[in-house]
Amino acid sequence: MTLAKAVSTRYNKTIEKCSSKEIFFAILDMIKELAKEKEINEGKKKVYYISAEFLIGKLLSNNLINLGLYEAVDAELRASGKSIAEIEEAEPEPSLGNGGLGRLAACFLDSIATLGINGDGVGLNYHYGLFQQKFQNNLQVEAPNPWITMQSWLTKTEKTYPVLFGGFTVQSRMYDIDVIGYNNCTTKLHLFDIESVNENLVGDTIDFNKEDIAGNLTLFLYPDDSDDKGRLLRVYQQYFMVSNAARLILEEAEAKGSNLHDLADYAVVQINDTHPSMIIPELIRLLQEKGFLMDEAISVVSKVCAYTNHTILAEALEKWPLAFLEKAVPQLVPIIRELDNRVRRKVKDETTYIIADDLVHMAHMDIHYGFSVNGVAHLHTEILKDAELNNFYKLYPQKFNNKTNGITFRRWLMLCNPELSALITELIGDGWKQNATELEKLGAYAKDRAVLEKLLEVKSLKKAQLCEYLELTQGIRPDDKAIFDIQVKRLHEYKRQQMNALYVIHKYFEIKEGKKPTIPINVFFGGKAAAAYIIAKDIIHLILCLQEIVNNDPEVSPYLKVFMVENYNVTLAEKMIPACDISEQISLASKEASGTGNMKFMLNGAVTLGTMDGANVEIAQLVGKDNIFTFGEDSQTVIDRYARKDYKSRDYYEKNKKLKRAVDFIVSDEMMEVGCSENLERLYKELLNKDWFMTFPDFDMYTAAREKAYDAYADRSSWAAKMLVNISMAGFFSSDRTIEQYNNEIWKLN
Ligand code: 26Q
Repeated sequence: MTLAKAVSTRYNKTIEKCSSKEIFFAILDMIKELAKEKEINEGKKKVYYISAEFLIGKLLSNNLINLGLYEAVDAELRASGKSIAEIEEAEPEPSLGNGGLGRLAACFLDSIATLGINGDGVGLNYHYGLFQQKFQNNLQVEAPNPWITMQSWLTKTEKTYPVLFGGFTVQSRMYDIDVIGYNNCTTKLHLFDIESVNENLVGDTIDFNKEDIAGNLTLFLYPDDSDDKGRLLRVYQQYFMVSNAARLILEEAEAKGSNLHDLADYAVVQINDTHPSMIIPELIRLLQEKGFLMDEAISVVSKVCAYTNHTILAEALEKWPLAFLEKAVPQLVPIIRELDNRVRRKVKDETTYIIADDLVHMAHMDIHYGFSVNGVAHLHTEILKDAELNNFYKLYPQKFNNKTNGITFRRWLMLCNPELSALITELIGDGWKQNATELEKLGAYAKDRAVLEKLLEVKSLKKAQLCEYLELTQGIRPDDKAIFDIQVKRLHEYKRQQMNALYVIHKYFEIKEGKKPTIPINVFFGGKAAAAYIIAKDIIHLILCLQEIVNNDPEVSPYLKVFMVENYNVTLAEKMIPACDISEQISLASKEASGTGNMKFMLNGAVTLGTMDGANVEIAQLVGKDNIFTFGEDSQTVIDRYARKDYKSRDYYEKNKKLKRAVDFIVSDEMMEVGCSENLERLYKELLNKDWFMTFPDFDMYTAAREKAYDAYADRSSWAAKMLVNISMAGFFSSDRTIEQYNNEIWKLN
């Protein structure tokens, strides 16, 4: 079917005469029709990837690429004076995730479909994705972020279940989104909604009545959890998600002939962090309803569920007060108590109990009653085994395994960087699109001047495109001849955007003193802070104030500029990552489980400036020390210092003049003129009295490594060789590899 035909049957007019919205809806319909014709793997055993987040991003271009239609549709549009890029602007982004964990789930679905694995995603149909971020008076303001329009990627299904909560019942409905694999099968993302959802509860802000569960359950992705009402709503959301998932799983298995005693031959559940952990007691409860004895129900479920851990930050490991569960899901409480009692009878180590101090430790339930526990990068898994979950590792060494994260090269190279994709294909053919390790063939060109030159040309082009886009959409004007130094990710103290900002201040002083960089530097930040995360919002304030001071200083701005892009999301990531020279991955060693942005940047020819943390460690091993800039204390040193509890940031501040000067600037008169004293002073005090993520001990090593990277950048051809090595070694980080490992080692589907 041609687009012209699709448009004329729908609107009875030509492409030229249609608005972008109309064309978007026509293509959307066309893709949904085509997806129906694609094969679905109907094998006996199926994996259910259950996740509270699927950060799928816009789907138009991605689906066209995976259907092999991108070029044809683009040509048709161009012949009518339009382009896909223009139509994409009419597509709202489904921001159904916070960051890495949600985007990982989306990449995994792409790979599951591409590899033809029998697997579906199961999650929630939030009507509002992660809030839209706006900047006002150099502060973050949150606004609701709707994405569901009259026509959307969602398809309403006939599947609905009554879901019982303490005291009331809601009716669910399943909506599906087709996940179209590259040149292969499709699978489904099942998103459950409530029939009684009430969008009228939402006004101009992200505040709403958190107690009207039957109206608000699926309105927002992770509502603000600074209060108990928010936390309780999260429990309702989680149970609603898994109760629907559990029934779907049992129904599908039975339909294929399972007697449910053999459920493990029909289903495997991957629990994405602890958010879906209640699937364990819920499956047990449903099996009991069908007449299973407790012993048998537990034994069946334990063979079906596998748990992925994404963090070692203690505060992120979910522990729900028993009182919450008693109120929201009383039917699960006796089951959870029984699961805990069995652990207590069997295991001496109290630290592994499920219920302690009237809190239910969700991860503990997953580890005792799941058959697999995996971390998401080599270092992360080692830390889980040796430290964070060591007590569990001693009980169940055979359950622990590593699955280093990955990213889909369809979105993160072919879609976002067609120019680089074309260059790669010109050099090594297009086998890399199916088998990413073929990128290693690029290594042969590391000394080929003409190739290196072309690589630099692509990078310049992507920088120019980003500049144009940012000027058009945000009114900011970077310098496309500058070094693009980029840190984009969720705002979190452990990711240490504050250390990057301190470097900017340091550089600002140096330039003022006459030490001018030979090549101008543009520092980009992007990311959202949770609405209730005060210090993270203060860090945004600091960066926005710096942007105002630095960019308006005529002495400094020709050499250094700062940009905090507004509303960083998947769409912006696709534009920023290809334009990046230096990828900032500077988390405190041991704290970033993996990182996946680091992989996307590498794949697009950026060079990493990072700590030996998460998957940076594996990147460093692959590219070798000449093609990455690492710095900072290693994870063991950090872990030991936490154990000693003797870190005093003030000592570093007193001893280090440059650091002191940068930190003091946060509360300087210049800053107070553009900023808000309450926020700036709070951040200043936090750093001096706490600095929980230890930026000060790494500060000198960080500035030195950053200068080294800037110096290396000046030697253009040797820099281009570093870019080439990074691209060529990125194949390992294809999510196709990750998913193959999950399948071979955990799911075991044929
Ligand atoms: C939990 C309880 C209460 C409130 C919120 C949460 C919550 C919400 C979101 C906890 C964690 C998340 C998201 C975590 C996340 O994105 N983790 C990232 O996962 C990536 C994929 O594995 C890793 O690459 C990152 O290192 C990790 O930070």
